[in-house]
Amino acid sequence: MASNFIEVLRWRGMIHDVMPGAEDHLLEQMRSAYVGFDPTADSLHIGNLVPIMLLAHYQQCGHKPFALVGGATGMIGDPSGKSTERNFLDEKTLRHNQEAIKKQLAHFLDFDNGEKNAAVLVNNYDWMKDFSFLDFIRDVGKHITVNYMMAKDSVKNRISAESSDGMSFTEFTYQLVQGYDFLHLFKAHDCTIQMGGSDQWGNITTGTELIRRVGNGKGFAITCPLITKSDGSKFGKSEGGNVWLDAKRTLAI
Ligand code: 383
Repeated sequence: MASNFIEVLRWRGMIHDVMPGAEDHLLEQMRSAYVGFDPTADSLHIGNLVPIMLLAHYQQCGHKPFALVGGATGMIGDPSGKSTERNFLDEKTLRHNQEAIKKQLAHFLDFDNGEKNAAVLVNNYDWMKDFSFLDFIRDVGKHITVNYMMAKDSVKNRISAESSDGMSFTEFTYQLVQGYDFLHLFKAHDCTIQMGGSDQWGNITTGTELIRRVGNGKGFAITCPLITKSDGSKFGKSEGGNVWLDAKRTLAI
């Protein structure tokens, strides 16, 4: 490969966690990896920038990056790092947001370099929209125990916190949907790595677990440190105090 991706990240201080074996896996040949972005606003923000840079460096190192827009997962809302249940966004807003985010990602990744490692944009709505509830609980839900799902921080924090109003079944299933995406991309595109901020570790490892149990294969997780606000909380598209990537949302002083 052009250069050692993990070494590049290490040098830049961009690693939070790497699954054992990922570095050798990447040194063997060109590999495909993805990062997901939920379209819960019509712009990405500074908290998304480090994971975007992961994908950009990944491509510069000769590997093939996939950017996933979460048309399906955006309908649910990721409970990771959130203390309260989300409100739903209507479909029109979601569609508008998806288009805006796709345009932003195109600034950072090369989608038509004419090479094997051209970036690819996918939307999980495309494979989730026709997945029936019965098929999902039979084909996906059966392979992961509730015990395993409850051990994730995103769930534990909401169930144990005294101040918490609990968590809906909808948000509880989020990790399974993201896990299934990884399995789908593994099967359809030989995508063996999922990257994200450290808040995504739990969701990513549900995916590597599904790849092991259902796909009879091996998936890897790589996470980077999260950029946080001065109070230590994470930047969120649905929260205040944001620094947006869209110039229109940034005050010129
Ligand atoms: C959805 C489906 C997948 C894989 C990922 C997702 C989205 C993921 C999520 N990501 C955050 C977002 O959408 O919620 N569940 O804003 C942020 N990311 C990246 C990074 C980060 C995370 O987009 O840590 C910061 O930017 O992973 O909070 O199959």
